[in-house]
Parts: sequence; C-alpha cells; structure tokens
Amino acid sequence: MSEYIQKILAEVKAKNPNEPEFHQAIQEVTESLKIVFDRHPEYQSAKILERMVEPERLIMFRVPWMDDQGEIHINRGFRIEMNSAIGPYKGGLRFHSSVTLGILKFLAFEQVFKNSLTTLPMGGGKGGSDFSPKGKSDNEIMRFCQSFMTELFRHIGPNTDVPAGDIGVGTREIGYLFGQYKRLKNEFTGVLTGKGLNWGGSLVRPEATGYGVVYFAEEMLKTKGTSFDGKTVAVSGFGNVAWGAVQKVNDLGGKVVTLSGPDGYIYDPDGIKGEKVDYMLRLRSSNKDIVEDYAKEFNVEFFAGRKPWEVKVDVVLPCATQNEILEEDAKQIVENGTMCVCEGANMPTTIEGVKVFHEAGILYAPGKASNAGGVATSGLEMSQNSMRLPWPSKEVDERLREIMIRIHNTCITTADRFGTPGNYVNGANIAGFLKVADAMLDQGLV
Ligand code: NDP
Ligand code: 2IT
Repeated sequence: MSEYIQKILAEVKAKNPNEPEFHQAIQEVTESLKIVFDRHPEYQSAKILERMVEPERLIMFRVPWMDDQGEIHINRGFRIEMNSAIGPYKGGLRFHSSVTLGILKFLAFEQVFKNSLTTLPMGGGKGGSDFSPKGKSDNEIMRFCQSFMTELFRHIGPNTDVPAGDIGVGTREIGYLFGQYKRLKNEFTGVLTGKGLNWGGSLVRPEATGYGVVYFAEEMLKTKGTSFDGKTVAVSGFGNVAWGAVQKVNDLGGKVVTLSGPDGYIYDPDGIKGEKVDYMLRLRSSNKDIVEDYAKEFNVEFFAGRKPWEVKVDVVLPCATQNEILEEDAKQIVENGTMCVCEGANMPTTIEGVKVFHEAGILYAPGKASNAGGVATSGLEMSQNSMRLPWPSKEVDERLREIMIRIHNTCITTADRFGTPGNYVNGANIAGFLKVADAMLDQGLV
C-alpha cells in the first residue's frame, strides 16, 4: 500500500476511534484507488480523498418516546450527510439495536460510491437509530417515527436530503415518517422514498434491491456463458432485499434453498416458491427477529446458530447485514464449488473474505455495485415525484434492469482500464470515485 494511502488510513483511525466498520469501508476503497492516484496525481494534490472521508455534516439527536405502558424511552437519532457533489444527499435509515455512529458512517461512505454508479444525480447519506423494532407494537413504532421526524424534518427536503428505508425501516415506517414531515412542513413532496403507492411511491421499489442484485448476478454469470436456469442459490437474511432476490431467482429458473436470521438458517431443498415467498413478508413484519418459524410452518430443517454458507450451492447472495461472511466462511464457500457471490447487503464480506474470493478466482461483486438497484429505483421515484407522474411497473423494471446492466459493464470496463480485469471491487470503487472526484474538482474547494 502506498505511503499516501497508509497516512490517510492512519489519520481516519486516529480521528474516528472505535468505528471499525468505517475504517474497514475506507480501507477497502482506498486499496482500489492506489492505481488511480498513481495515474492521476491531481486528485492527491487536491486532497479529494481526505475530503471524502470527512462527512459534510453530521446530525445527532435525542429521540424521546413513550411505550404502550406509559414508560419513557430515549433513543439516539443520526443523519450523516456525507457528500453532495453530484446531487442531494440520498440513502436509507436503519433502525436496529446494533446501530452506532460508526456503522452509519460506513454506510454513508459506501452510499456515495454506490449512488455515483447508478448514473443518477444523487449524493450520499445515511441515518437511523439504535431503536429496535423487535417486539414493539405498531403504535410504539408510530410514536417513535413521529418523534424521530420531529427533529429530522428541519435537516432534510426533496432538494437537500432524501432518506429511505434500510434494516428495520420499510413502507410502514416510511409512512409514519412521511405523515409527520407533512404535518410539520405543510408540504406534500418527495422528501422520502419507499413511499406507499397511494401517496407518491413507485411501483417495483419494494422489490428493487433484490431484483437488482439478481439482474447483476445474471450479467456476472453471462460472462462465464451461463445463467440462473437450474442453479441452486443460498440467500441470507429474510428481509426486504432477500424477499426481492428470491422472487427474481425464481423468475429466472433458479432455486433458492436457504434463508437466515440472527437465530440460524433454514434449508428448504424444494426451493422457496409460491406461498413461501409471501410467508417471508409475514415473518419480516412479525417483529420477532427469527427465521425458525419458517421451518415450523413448512416442515423443513432449521440449523440454530449457523450460517447458510455451509450448504453446497452454485450462487451465494448475502442479503442480511455487514460482516456476515468471514474468512473461514469464504473458504467454505469456495470449497463448496460456488461460482458466484453477489452481495445484496452492504459490506457483508470482510476484507479477508474478499481476498479469499479473489485468490480463488470466483465471480465476486461488492454490494455498492450489485445492490445499487434499491437506491436507483429510489432515484426513479424522485423523478416520478418531480414530474407528478407515476410510471407503470414495466417501465420502472426495465429502467432498473438497464441500470444494473450498465453498472455491471462499468465495473468490467473500469477494471480492465486500470489493469485488473474481472475485479469488480476495483471497477466499482474506481468508477464510483472518479465521477464524484471530478465533480468536486469542478466545484472548487468543497
Ligand atoms: P430488513 O430489515 O428488511 O431485513 C434485514 C435482514 O437482516 C433481516 O433478516 C434481519 O433480521 C437480518 N439482520 C439484521 N441485523 C442482523 C444481525 N446483526 N445479525 C443477523 N441478521 C441480521 O432489511 P433489508 O432487507 O432492507 O436490508 C438487508 C441488507 O441490505 C442490509 O445490509 C442493508 O443495508 C442492505 N440494503 C438494503 C436496501 C434497501 O433498499 N432496503 C438497499 C441496498 C442495500 P432481523 O430483522 O431479525 O434483525
Ligand atoms: O443501502 C441502500 O442503498 C439503501 N438502503 C437504499 C437507499 C435509498 O435511498 O433508497
């Protein structure tokens, strides 16, 4: 690693202590950028990377709310406005007990590159809270969302910062957040995406991240002259992204045999199809945080405390959360003869895990490229809101597929151009970086 990159990493670690995920995300990107700095010293002298690792603005606030028994709780709310060089800040909100400032900073940093790859005019941001929806009633979730928005509303807007969903935030939560924003501002605008269809949402947004992951993986398989037809697939998670991915794998003739939760994984050798896919929605909205119920409902095996990576499959789609594929999991996946790993979650594979995939020469795509279909369709929702015209689902789906194919091709051609053919990590990091970096150069010292 060059001295320059090492110096930046050391500074980031010193300035942002106890934020290992943020360090990890920056390390992964900077390793790819070394080749860029060798060829283009102008980015180094303009200190573009040093600027990019520092959020433009960071908002942290108190979220007090009352539970159904009248007890008061205080959670912490965040919004990281990371980079607005190419458009308004854009990115999801995560509600999960594990949320910390460092986790949201890693997600906001990734989002800048991802949004750049979509070809749409969106900057990067992320937010959320350490509030856990697990075991909460609908009314409690509503009161929490209203309190969260009572502070957040003054910092966001359709041309400033447009949040959406992520872990623990789906259409229900977006509804409560949108309702409160509208009351406070007396404005009906596209300030959030992932809205319900009757109040400004886009068709295909709920499915978009998962569909996009599978469209991307389909392009990866094509480079080896094959397709999803007849392939077995391991999916982790059972949330929004997993749900969309399972449906599209089925459409393309593949068979998904696993789902997972924090409690373990289920193995369904007949494939997750038909009513089983609908059941995933019930599982997700039960707020129980477990996948074991699927095994009971459909009489399949459940493996407590284990990950689905021990199952022999052709394709792996990690769709749960960060760092769910460790080095030893990656080795297991390679040993299983898996040919393609395409990430639905953000940073599900550790740096050591990615190294294992690269050394084995299997197809591997990082989330910032392969899961960009969610935010891309959020961008399409923003376009429809601005035009005040909803598009039919076929049109949204076709645009989504085109965007995913374009991102795939950008990764391939950029990796080639910088002398690392087939390396999707370098392709995504470099292409994502160049667009934002050039915009920052154009805009002066920002
Ligand atoms: P959901 O809340 O719908 O589902 C998240 C899934 O991951 C659930 O199965 C959840 O289980 C599980 N999970 C969450 N935290 C943990 C944990 N610490 N350990 C094990 N399992 C966990 O979220 P999404 O499907 O929206 O998000 C999944 C991933 O995809 C995340 O990495 C997210 O950042 C990423 N992503 C989401 C996009 C979107 O548009 N929604 C777009 C692009 C990426 P449980 O609920 O039981 O905790
Ligand atoms: O990680 C992500 O890209 C998301 N959670 C979606 C963000 C968005 O603004 O749609």
